[in-house]
Amino acid sequence: MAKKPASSKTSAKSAAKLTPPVLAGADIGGETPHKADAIPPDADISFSYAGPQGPAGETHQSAEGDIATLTTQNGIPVADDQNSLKQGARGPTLLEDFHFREKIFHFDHERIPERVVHARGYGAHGFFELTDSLADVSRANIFQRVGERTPAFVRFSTVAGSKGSFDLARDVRGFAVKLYTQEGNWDLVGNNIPVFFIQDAIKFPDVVHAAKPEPDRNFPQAQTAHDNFWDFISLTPESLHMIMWTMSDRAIPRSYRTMEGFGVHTFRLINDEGKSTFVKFHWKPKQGLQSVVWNEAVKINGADPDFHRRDLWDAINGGDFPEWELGVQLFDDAFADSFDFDVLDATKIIPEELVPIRVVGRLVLDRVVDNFFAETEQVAFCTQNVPPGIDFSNDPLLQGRNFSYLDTQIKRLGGPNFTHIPINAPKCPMAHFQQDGHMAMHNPKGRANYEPNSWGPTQGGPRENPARGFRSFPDVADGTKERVRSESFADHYSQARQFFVSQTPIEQKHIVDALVFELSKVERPDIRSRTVSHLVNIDAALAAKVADGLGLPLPDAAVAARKPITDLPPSEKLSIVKNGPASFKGRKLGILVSDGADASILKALLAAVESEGAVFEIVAPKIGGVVLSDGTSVAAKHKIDGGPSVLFDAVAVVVSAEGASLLALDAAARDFVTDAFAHCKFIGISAEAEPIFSKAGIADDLDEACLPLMQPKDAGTFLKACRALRHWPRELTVDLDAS
Ligand code: HDE
Repeated sequence: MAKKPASSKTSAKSAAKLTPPVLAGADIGGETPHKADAIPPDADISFSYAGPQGPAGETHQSAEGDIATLTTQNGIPVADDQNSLKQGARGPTLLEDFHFREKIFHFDHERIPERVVHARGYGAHGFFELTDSLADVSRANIFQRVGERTPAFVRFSTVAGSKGSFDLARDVRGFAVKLYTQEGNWDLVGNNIPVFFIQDAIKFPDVVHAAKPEPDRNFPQAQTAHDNFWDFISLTPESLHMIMWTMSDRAIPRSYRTMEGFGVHTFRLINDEGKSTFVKFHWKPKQGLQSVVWNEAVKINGADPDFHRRDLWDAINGGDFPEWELGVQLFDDAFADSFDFDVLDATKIIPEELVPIRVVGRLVLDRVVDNFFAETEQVAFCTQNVPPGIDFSNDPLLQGRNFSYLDTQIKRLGGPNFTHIPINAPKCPMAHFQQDGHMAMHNPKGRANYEPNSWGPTQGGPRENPARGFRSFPDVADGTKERVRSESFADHYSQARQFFVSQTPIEQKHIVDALVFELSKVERPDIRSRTVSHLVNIDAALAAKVADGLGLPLPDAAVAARKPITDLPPSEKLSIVKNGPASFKGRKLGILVSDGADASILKALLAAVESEGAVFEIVAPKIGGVVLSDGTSVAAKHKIDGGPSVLFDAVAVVVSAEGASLLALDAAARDFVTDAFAHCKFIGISAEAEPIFSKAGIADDLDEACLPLMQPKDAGTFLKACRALRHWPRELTVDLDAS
């Protein structure tokens, strides 16, 4: 007789024990029958998909009340989601298990290609409201009626890092806005920096390849501090203006909420008469500009790689809706002709002092996404999406982008029907004869799928509309067909210098530090030296400091294609420090507490935080919180080693004598105060906190931005001081490079 297979050892009795429910404490539905009649047979179920919980109405009883019935994608109710179908309890899994097969197949196909650039991003919904009509210069529907709101979706991003990289990379930030106007979607796909690395789109693959991880080793991730990037930059002088911005604090924003957005290119507005006005678009944050410092950024990336997305999520869910003004710089051909630079050159700005900004609206973000993938990941921006009244200039970078974005979305989202995905679909009526393809959701009805046709208004489908439709501006162009760069694009250093001289001394120091940091990661001395040779053309002192920081002899100036203009006036608007917030509103105070901490001080501090419109988080030795001097308990948001001071805009230490002596022994508590001090933050210090500071070695260095919290009334004074965000003079005392 053949030997019995091993599986037969499992008795029917023990197998029965493994049937559902098997998860201790989990209520997975038990025996309740599926209500097959919950959807009436004549119901319109075309859009009744209610997410993974199953169609609304498909419920059964659980301990907590009605609960949706789990179904397959085809709506078939599932009885057991814990075990695959087997031939015997220890036998092989059966191909017949359609639920298992569907679940695993779907899982295997969950990923789509990440964006080739701007892979890591975070989006939110909101609206644009017109505050000043632009009807005089544009016939765009969105710009006609003051007070009218247009739905919006915004996606912020880093550029170089992968989807799973950290938020505080030193990098440009994407600021992409989709406006669902009544005449079609307008995608203003901008950045938080108003210029770009290159002038012609044909160089885009090169600059991106150079910035991304090196191809043989696949590192470094989300960093430009490596040879390939600086090799390309030092061989591409047109990038130098952008480099000044990316080496400034603009590239390490405190929050998406505290950065500007720029359309970068010159666009056109077209009015009812067909007249064209050039325009540059700006988003100005009502929150003011704010950045972190580099040493802080490095530590934030370890403490909370999701720092920016968490900040946006928390602010919106907390009802503190971020807001930006839309500003336009309008100018005509005469200005364009008289300007020192070419308005078609995306490596140049037009200083606000030359063409002032006219504020015409506001953008408010007031709703987080329901589902990250469906909305933030699948949103597809295309620069070519402009409604009638907005048009392109001949900027060769913009022209190239108009080609690239549609192509990239077709690849990334799997076919030409990505506009059928709800986040991409226009919210205005649309009608066309484009049909079929993968995942076609909106299929035309009627007999005709071509035009012209003879099927009349009801069956024949839509027709072009010369009165309302988009007409390209009839720009006149001539010239020979050739691969050439205009001479008017040849000045690469003048505006780089203008940016540098517009910075406050501390911001200039940060630019020097950033260049020294990045170039110190470059292995080849010739690349370091070649980069500095360009800085000589920007500012002699800047070049000398960077050369010194690298331990490098100062090289000769690089040969300039055109002699730089050295007397461009500084522009106030280019500095972050000069355009910071006037209050601590929306900022975060981290409060380190211990058992026995003075309750009256802590309560006064929390009241002051609230009246300032700020938020706080409690950091304690244990996540269970502390008991204050008056016996009240306070819950903690962070255990001390999970809530370092880099996560906060300012910190306070409110501890008892006993708490202070214990915390003084804890490296995380000492780092909490030394980092806050080194990052020039305002620090509130209660009477008993001194041992932590002295053990941390900074008790004798405390300055006027380290404020006492001796009595409750000190709390208000401290919070008011925090409005300045940083005490910059301290940086010169804590940074070796500054001496
Ligand atoms: Fe992009 N860019 N880009 N870019 N870009 C993409 O489109 C491209 C440029 C910007 O949150 C890609 O959907 C070319 C400037 C943002 O989904 C791709 C050139 C500016 C985003 C692409 C540029 C931007 C992108 C990759 C040189 C600021 C993210 C994935 C001509 C004005 C949008 C995708 C989002 C994304 C191409 C230069 C901003 C490949 C060819 C200049 C904010 O189509």
